[in-house]
Amino acid sequence: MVTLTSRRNAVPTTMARPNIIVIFSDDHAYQAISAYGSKLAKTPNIDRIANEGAILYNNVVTNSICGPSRATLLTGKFSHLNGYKLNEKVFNVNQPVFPEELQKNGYQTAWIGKMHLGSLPNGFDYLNVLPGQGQYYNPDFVNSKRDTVRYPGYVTNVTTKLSLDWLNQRDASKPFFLVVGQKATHREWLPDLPDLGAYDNVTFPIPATFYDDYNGREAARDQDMTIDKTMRLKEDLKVHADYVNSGIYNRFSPEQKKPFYDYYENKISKEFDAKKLTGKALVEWKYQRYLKDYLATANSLDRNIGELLNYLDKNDLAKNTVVIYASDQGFYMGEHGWFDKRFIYEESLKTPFVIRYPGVIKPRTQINQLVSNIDWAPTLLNIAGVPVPKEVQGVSFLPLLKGEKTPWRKEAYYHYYEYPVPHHVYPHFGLRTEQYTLVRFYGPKDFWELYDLKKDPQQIHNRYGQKGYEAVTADLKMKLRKQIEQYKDDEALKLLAGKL
Ligand code: SGN
Ligand code: CA
Repeated sequence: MVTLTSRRNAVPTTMARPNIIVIFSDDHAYQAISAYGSKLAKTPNIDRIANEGAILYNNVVTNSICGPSRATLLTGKFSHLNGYKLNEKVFNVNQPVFPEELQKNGYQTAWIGKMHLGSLPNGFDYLNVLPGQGQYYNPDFVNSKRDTVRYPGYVTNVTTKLSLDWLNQRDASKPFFLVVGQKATHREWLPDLPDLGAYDNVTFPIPATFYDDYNGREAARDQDMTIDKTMRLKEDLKVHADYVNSGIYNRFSPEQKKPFYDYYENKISKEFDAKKLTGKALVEWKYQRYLKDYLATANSLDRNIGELLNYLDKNDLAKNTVVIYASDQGFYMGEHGWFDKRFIYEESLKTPFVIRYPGVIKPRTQINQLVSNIDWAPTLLNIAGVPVPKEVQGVSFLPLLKGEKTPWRKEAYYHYYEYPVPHHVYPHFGLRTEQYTLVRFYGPKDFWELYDLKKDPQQIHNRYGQKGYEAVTADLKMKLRKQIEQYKDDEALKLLAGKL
């Protein structure tokens, strides 16, 4: 068990109040990052952060969707305590958020780009955020005065440009905390114009679980997030996209629309028509196109991270600035036949997280411990030398980053709520330990699942109720109950009454 109090006031020794930049993307899978061993894409700038600092291999989230992850980032609390359990709700701004603590301690703070909380939280001197999910082309931004301004260009470039503008005009006598919120790589995966066709010469390997039969896994069988049935040819893969009526394409300038149309309508859609695909050939074509669009969208994301790193180099800020790259959650790149996220299963539970902290984190540090996104806020406060408020549920992992021997959590708690739309994923809560995942699904149906990650890393064998797993199951249930109590998830406790 990790004791919270021991870390609360620890201040890093080598650097007082460094600047902090969090580049926070949307739905960017670790399977699509070369630093994580991906063969799918090259992400040299994310890799650079990892190589010059640390990479976290087991950074889990508490609730694998956008708004809830962002609410947890701001509060260091689980969804049931910060109140933001479902997407597209309004984040309650009458609750403490950690950037307020930074402000009190002399930091200037800003969030620019995608935020997706339905309200403008406290704690920021400057806000300029996308309304809701935002738009890829010529995006609107809402500023602190709630004025909406449309910026010409591609959202990833615009967000970076606005971030650099803010850095240029900041008060250089104070340390800063900046969140660069990138919309990429969210659905419907619109690449920037120079990246159209960037992966057309690549044929991606079909994931081993692509044709999963979901045997013994009812929630997995009953979801609505397959490439086969859920992914749309027109809206997602731009096959004969509606350039006339769609709000997406109506925003394009003629100069933007032409290359886009030439590529998707005159090339891709024509190729698609000529092939007359059905069955497996069709679903595999969709998979290939999905990855091509997704990774082309990520090209701009990585390039823009490079821009920011270059800016820090050129302006003598690199040494004194902590840079984090993370996504709000993981994502399926065809594993189990899926896109999207939500499940406690590995690809959506774990999110990429790399951090560079010159002089404090040794280059090429690898962290395998279970870190949770409730730990992000206390870690950032710890880096800034600011005490962590008592009500924060996470723990600073700065000691891990520094390579210090420290007691650390052996299990992480998870609770997902959003049902039935979109994607029809049953609500569930559960526990991820170093070797196992235990899940309780509820809502339409109540049942358990158990995965032995050592024997079955792809999680296709539900071991719950199987011979030989009785002792492990009993132990995990006991631990789950403890976590639920520790984190004060009363709803889960009620759901479990009499079931343990
Ligand atoms: C939209 C998407 C969904 C996605 C949610 C949440 N549909 O509703 O596929 O799961 O956002 O994403 S779309 O047709 O509008 O693209 S999240 O990143 O905000 O959690
Ligand atoms: Ca997201």
